[in-house]
Amino acid sequence: VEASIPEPQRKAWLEHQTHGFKDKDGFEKEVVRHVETTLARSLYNCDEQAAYSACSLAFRDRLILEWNRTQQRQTFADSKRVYYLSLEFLMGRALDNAMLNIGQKDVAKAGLADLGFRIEDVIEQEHDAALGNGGLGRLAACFLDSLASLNYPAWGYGLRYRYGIFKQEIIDGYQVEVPDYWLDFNPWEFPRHDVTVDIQFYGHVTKRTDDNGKTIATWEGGEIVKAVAYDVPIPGYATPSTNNLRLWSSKAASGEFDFQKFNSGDYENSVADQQRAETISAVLYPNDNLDRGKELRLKQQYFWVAASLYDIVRRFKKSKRAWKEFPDQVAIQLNDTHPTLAVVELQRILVDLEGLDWEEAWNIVTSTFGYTNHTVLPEALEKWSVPLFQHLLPRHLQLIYDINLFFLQSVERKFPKDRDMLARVSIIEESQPKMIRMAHLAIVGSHKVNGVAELHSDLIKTTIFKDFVEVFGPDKFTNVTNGITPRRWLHQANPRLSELISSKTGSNNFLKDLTELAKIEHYKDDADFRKEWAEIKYANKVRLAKHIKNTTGVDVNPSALFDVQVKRIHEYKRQQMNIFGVIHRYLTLKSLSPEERKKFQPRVSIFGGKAAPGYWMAKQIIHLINAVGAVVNNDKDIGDLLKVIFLEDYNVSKAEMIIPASDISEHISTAGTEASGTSNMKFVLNGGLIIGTCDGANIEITREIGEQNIFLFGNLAEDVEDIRHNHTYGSHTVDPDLAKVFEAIEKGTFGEPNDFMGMISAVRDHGDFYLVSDDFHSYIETQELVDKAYRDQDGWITKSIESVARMGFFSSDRCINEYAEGIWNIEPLPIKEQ
Ligand code: GL4
Repeated sequence: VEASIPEPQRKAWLEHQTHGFKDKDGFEKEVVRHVETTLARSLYNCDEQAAYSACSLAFRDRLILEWNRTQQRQTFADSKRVYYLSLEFLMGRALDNAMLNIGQKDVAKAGLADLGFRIEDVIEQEHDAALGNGGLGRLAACFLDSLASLNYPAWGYGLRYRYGIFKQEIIDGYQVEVPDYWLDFNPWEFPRHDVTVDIQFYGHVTKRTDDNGKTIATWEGGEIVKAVAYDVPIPGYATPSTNNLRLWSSKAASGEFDFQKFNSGDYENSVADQQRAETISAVLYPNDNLDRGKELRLKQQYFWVAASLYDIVRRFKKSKRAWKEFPDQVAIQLNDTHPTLAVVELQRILVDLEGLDWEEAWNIVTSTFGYTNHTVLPEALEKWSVPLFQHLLPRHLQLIYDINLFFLQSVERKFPKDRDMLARVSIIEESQPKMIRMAHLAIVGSHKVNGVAELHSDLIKTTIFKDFVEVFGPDKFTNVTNGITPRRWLHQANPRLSELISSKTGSNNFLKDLTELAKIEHYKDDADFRKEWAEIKYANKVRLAKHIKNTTGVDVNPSALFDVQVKRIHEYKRQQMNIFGVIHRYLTLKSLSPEERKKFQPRVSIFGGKAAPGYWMAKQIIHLINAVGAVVNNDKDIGDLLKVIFLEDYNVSKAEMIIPASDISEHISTAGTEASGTSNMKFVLNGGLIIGTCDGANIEITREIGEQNIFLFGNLAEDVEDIRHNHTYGSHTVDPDLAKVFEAIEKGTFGEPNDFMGMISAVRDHGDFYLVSDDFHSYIETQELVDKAYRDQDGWITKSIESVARMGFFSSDRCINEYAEGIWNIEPLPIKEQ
């Protein structure tokens, strides 16, 4: 309140308020002004990078004004907000998105042309904001887009990593990781040096009894690190609503500690302290679906969670409401278990700092939080060792023990004498050392738990969280099938398709209500529409073919069937099955006469994706793909019939180019392992068909688009366990076609066989955990069906159009509305147009 301008002076302010550019002239003026003053350059010294910077600054100015207005409106209305806590936000590029959401891309295009630049080249200058690993982080980014577009009062909270996910280079067929230093020039963030929070680590707890006999715990000593807020505006599509993503950066707390060292002349060590503090937010852990239990990661989690909660509580306290109203004002969503410490931290704030009774505090906590589970893979479920916790967060460990005690007491009342049940649901695993099971803590601390696709939500209820369904009843567990934002994944990635759709649906409204896509099904027999549909796909393939030529040197024919698998490399996603299938195809082609070969459907097999730096098997898979490519792509017998491409450094901006260029894409995880998948939705939305297993969202995609429009194969989730059991205790023989593939590899067809023995023996000698051999035959057969279907181009185009028309369900807008209603209990708060 002290910072507000007094009434008499406000007139002057309002007179001089800026509104950002209005038209092309205004835009150009702003670009030139930013080049000449903000960047201190001139028309004699303005390259594409400078044009990008100035253009971004011009749009940023507009965004900030709407952002300020949105925040003022939200503060004034004082309605309930949702806070989305995620360790990952895989945002990709911001400029194109800002231009489209504000609705001024045409203005920018014309304005940049006047100034001597092509808008596509300017957009290409931007470095992706890559603060995430894969689907989980990209989902968070889609959610932010939908929250703003639907006018929900919402903030994201995350970490401002100095290094995002590494850049991948392929050298001699091997992945090499290069640091992604992305903050050199980032016009999209606003440092808030005045918004800081001191975060405590280590130390000890003392307890005393107050006059009323109540025990008061105090966490003392240890060290303090400062959290500094950096804000990123999130524009909604076709609405002034602009939400905030707040990312925390770590800094040494200046003060007593450093001062003493300065005074004693220990300058180097005080600099070292500074660096040590900064390492907390230095780097994103590059693992997808894997938890490694590193101390620094736990430090990241507490640092981010404590700063965010301090911020949320500070905002709530300004409203001077009673604590019991907290859950009416605040909903907090835990994106996986990474932010689960927030449950404990809020309980600590309420009990230790605000003096509430345990029960009252705990009711507030559980009414506030919701938890989303994103994986059932055991190696991804977070556990922290009790000794590590004791050392780093001694008070939190006590609180977890108390939370667990009360929880187990309630379980015991419901299931008297069931000691096994108590052991199974306990937050503490009685291992050596004891471990804290974060998923259990998240379930106990939340009022709703959701999975991310129907099959996945059913699986968690019947497997990993089965006991909790008995304890809490089934209503606590729910499903919200993932979605994707059609703004980025259709309109931005595939502007021509978006335009064709709007010409038939009558407007761009389908971008706000994706179910309107259904209207295009009326045109599926319209010859002109079909022709343009096919032309757009072809043009997208030509663009990708150029990229392939530029980056790998390989010529691919855009008329061939483009078969794409782009996603993190993981054994459960089965890129190894794909490349084995490619080898099978190669061997088949080689065995045919030139005449017979001509009948074959030409294919380009395109792979892309990063392997976690410590994931040896995933790296071997990348190596084999490249080794196969090196042989096949240079085989004169084969020519255009088969090409194998590995695209380096798959990321969000590359996805925007690759996805619209796919004919068929692969979503072939072992059934029951891929919680949802979201790229499956992106491919279909762009008119690509998919081949996949009955896993994750593939199942719901099939239900929506129809079985005739998808290529499903392989064993079902319900049978996987038995099959695995059989591998170990029954007879296990490798599929004969797959055995031939192994033989070729072992003969040295693709170079040194020893380089690939890990992949072979995983199937042959180590139980084939991912069922590669079991599914291989139906995979190969189904790929043959794909060839056949593709040769019938007319039939294929019909499938493509029908599929897109029926994808309305998979908008992240639908998904966010389900969260808002079923979990957060929040309403939209529209901002007036100006
Ligand atoms: C993931 C799942 O693996 C993926 O299937 C899902 O689509 C995504 C978003 O819900 O979450 N879980 C983890 S961990 N990483 C993912 O990408």
